[in-house]
Amino acid sequence: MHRPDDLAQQFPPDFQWGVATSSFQIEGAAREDGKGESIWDRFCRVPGAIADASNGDVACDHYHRLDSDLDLIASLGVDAYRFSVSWPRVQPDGAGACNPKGLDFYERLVDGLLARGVKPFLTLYHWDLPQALQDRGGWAARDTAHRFVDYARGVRRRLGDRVAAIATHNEPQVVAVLGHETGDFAPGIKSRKTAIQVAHHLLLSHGLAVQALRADGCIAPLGIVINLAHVEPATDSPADVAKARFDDAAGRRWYLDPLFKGQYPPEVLDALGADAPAVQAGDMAAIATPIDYLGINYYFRMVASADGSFDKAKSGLALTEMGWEIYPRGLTALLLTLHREYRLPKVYVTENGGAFKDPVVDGRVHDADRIDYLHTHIAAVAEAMRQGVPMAGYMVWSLMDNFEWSSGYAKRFGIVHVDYATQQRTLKDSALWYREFLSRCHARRM
Ligand code: IFM
Repeated sequence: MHRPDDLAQQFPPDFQWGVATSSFQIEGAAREDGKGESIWDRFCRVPGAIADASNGDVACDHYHRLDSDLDLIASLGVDAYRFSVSWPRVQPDGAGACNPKGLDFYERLVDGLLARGVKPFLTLYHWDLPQALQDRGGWAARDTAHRFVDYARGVRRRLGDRVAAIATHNEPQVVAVLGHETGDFAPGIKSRKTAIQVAHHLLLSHGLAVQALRADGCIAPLGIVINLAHVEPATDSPADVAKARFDDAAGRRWYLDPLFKGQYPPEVLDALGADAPAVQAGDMAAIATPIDYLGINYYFRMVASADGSFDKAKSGLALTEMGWEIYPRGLTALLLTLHREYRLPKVYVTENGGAFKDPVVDGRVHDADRIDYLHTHIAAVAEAMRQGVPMAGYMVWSLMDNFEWSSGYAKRFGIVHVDYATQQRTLKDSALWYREFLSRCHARRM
């Protein structure tokens, strides 16, 4: 059913195919070579914070298995590998001189990728803030935006000449909402007002960092990665349609309107009232500094019903192990919405994938659900591209099973299975499918 050939033909030869991970989720080596404590190191120690009471101390032990993991990445035939730099590895206290050993690790990673013909896509912040900065107010404090700029400049100085792209942030909405409103993620704060201010400081730090890196002569394309859902009304009723429009404004437009239009959606600002963020003169212009690319992380749709009666368990759509509806059409619809509403730079799907039950049977993992997921979502990207969206690449989340934040290690997103007891990596059927698919894509380059 999932013939890689037909799908491969729909992509131009220069389309970039990749896999993605993040530092805290795979590296381990939590206290080595001068690394400082991160807010996730601390949060994992809070009783009940992580479903299986696990932590990132060892994770996939990637820090100690760098060379073999690089071989693994290259063996898939990908063009690109998206990874993040751990801020506390590079600046243990979040300020001051960089820790050379921390940067050495990422230099080996970047050079190892290049030696294997894989383009490094670097993300500066994928949620592991130095705890020392949290102790000084974290992202709720405006000064953290300036600390981020210093950190970004330090990373650029060492690696900026060799990476294929630099993203400032991964999913600022998750940092703001899950980290500071619901408290489900580090640092575990529960205040909507704080979350709104955090979102502003994250966007501000992005804009200031882009300006500073450019001023420093950065040659790597600069962008940001935003998680977005496609929002639909549950019914055609005016109330549901209005709710969907508002939810879309409070989610997607809260991040993309500042980035591309230099303003927050007025109706959301009105609704926030006293919780609206403190914005200083010049902030919005800084946030709207033009970027070279936009990364979109897409996993599911959101259905809005004014009375809250929509029940995804009854929607008839299959759910992943995270309980997320599988809805590839939403990815096409979302990309078309962005294309209609903004002057988009190059767009990458920087994350897409699913957690499924993945038993190893006789050394194989027959994850047909994941193959289906990837195939249908890649087809959704092809359709958006056909309709004019400037798509430049697609990256699977994730290269390998890893620490899925407050879900611990029970949820497996990898196309490579990790046995955490032995650290053995096993290519799942989805990895074999992706490799075969990429070989068809690459054949078109000849
Ligand atoms: O594992 C996360 C990743 O860190 C950010 N995007 C969503 C993934 C799946 O939940």
